[in-house]
Amino acid sequence: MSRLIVVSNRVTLPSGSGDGSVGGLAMALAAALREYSGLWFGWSGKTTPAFTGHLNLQRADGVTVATVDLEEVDLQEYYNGYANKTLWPLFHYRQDLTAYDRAFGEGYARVNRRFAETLAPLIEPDDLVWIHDYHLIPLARELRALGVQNRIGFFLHIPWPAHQLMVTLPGHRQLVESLFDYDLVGFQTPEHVQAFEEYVLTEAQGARVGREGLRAHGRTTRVGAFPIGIDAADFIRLAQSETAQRTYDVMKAHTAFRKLIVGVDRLDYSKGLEERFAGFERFLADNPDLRRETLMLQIAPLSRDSVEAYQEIRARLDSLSGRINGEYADIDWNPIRYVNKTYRRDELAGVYRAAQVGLVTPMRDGMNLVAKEFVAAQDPADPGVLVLSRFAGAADQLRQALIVNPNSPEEIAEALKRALAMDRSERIARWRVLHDNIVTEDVTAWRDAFVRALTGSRDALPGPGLAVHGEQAHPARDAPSRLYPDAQARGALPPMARWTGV
Ligand code: ADQ
Repeated sequence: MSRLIVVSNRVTLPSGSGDGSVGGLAMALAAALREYSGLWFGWSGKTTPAFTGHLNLQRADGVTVATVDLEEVDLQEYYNGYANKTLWPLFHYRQDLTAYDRAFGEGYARVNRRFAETLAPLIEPDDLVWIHDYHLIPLARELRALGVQNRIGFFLHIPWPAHQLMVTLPGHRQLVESLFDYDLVGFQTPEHVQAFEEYVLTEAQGARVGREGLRAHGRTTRVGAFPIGIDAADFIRLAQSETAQRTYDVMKAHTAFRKLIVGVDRLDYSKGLEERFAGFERFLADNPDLRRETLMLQIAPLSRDSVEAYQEIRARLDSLSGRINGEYADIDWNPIRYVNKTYRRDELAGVYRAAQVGLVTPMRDGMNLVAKEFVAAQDPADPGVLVLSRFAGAADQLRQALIVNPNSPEEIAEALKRALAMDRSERIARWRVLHDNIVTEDVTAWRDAFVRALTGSRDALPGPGLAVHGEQAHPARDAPSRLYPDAQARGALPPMARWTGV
């Protein structure tokens, strides 16, 4: 079996301690790496005065983790700059917050080159390489330039924006062209796939969707939707753990048996927290009789706090929650409890389980795992109701949630009212469908679908040598390959992977 190399900006060491402190994605990738005796490569999270390319190698829980330090200027230009001030806001439809700075673009290119130079010597001929997220879009191009011929796949965790937004990015052509150095490009939802295809078919001359994939810039890549899931079995187990039960009891006692509405998000403007508070405020204003029976808990740990947009939204949320509490609170009740702490996963599971409503209202989100965790944590005999933004990728799968437009405080308020009043039989009926979905389309299914598709990604191409009439063969990608997958690895694609070109 091929070895799997996973590359992401940050690497989370699997603790293996079973205390639920490692995220579902990290656990799943760690499990994938164990199965494939693989390697996880990324930034250490540390900076040094000058880039050395020195690799820190560690083995944890059967997984080899290789990290590299970056320079302070890399952190500013690549991570805080191009990744988090340019691509993140643009891909989340916040053109108003998108910064276009030449130095950011240069830093982004430099770090991707440095990653490639550090990683390339570690890659063996049969390895599969799986690169994650918007920080590393040009990494395959850099690896190809160094002669790496392996199958390389890319998965974008955030949305792919609409064509008209994408073209506002200086250098968008070059960025998109670099995606054609991958054998497989995966998105969270069919909508993102469609937006990507529309961009390519409009912007790249002679581009077409063919049997073998999306063809542009003289190359072909497979494109598909691979909706990410959670480790549902593990989260269900965590929700029944002692810690979850204790947290549940504390929540129940502290809410004085009021109905709890819960939101859990990184503090990020894409998560729609201000709009959520506004929706809850509308609910309070419209429903004086229900007011004192409810309580909203918003957990929002700080993230990317050195980026100004994040400092600003933090200040606005402090003031908004203060204002709403000031207006509606009583001596024994505050409508909003707003905390910026990080919790263990088993504690979070207890919080979700204690809530009547999970309020997940991002303005844009690639998927949103909180929605899925909320479903996993519920008591099957008395589940809470998920209220979910139509702009979360998860809305494509979790259709039994109450779907809302987060821009409308009225819709949020209405959905809250409906959720709080919903009778048990309807709650159970809705929850069962949601639950089946998160259990079936879990993180293992996601990982297997992607790895299988990557393994078979050169299968349908018309044989070795490969130059299609009138188009340029890619020397590395199209080389006659000893990497053709074995028959066993070429299993049928699961229904969750929707394809372009096959
Ligand atoms: P994120 O934007 O980080 O991920 P999300 O999918 O919701 O968003 O995942 C957040 C994770 O952080 C969840 O597992 C949640 O439990 C955890 N978390 C949040 N608040 C926490 C707290 N206070 N304490 C502890 N844990 C907390 C990006 C994309 C998403 C996509 C994922 C995975 O933006 O759209 O779903 O990647 O692909």
